[in-house]
Amino acid sequence: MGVWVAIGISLAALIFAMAVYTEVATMNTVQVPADLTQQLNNLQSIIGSMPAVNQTPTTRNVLVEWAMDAAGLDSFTPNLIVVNQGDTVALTFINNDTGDGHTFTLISGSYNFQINLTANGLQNSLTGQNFTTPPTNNSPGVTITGSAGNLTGVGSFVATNPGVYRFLCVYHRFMYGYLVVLPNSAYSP
Ligand SMILES: [Cu+2]
Repeated sequence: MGVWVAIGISLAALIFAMAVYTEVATMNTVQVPADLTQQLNNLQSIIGSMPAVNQTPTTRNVLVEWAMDAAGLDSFTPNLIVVNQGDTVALTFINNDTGDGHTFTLISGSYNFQINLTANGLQNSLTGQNFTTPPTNNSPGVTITGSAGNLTGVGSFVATNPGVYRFLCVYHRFMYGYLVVLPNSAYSP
């Protein structure tokens, strides 16, 4: 009897650990295909050899929306954000999808920022299950309003490091875009 209780507890602990691991892995693992990595490296190289801009850092209000692209795939519109180093990116991310939850996830280089627009009634494409609770893994300061089919997330981060960084949706890894941060000689950390 005691053995089975021990096995049961161990199994429960294992399943819990796997669930936690899956969640953590989902949030932190950003897989970039090899061809895109090459493109990214090329862009990094080009930007690294450009003269730095010299503009006092400011706040850039950026609106990014979920959209269906021409091929019917989930996408970001726009999928390119260009700011100067030191700028504050004040991001509004809108998810009007009535089917799926979507994130704006920038976990790349020194950046660690996420707006997670899920809600009751939307589906988690990774699991096929519907979300039943509000998201708990948004970056500090992010606010979310609305409900399924009409969600808006607002948050900001400072573009401290120059370069090219990929942002994506953790539920749809093919849904991505790039943040380009131009080196800025007027910026001092
Ligand atoms: Cu998505």
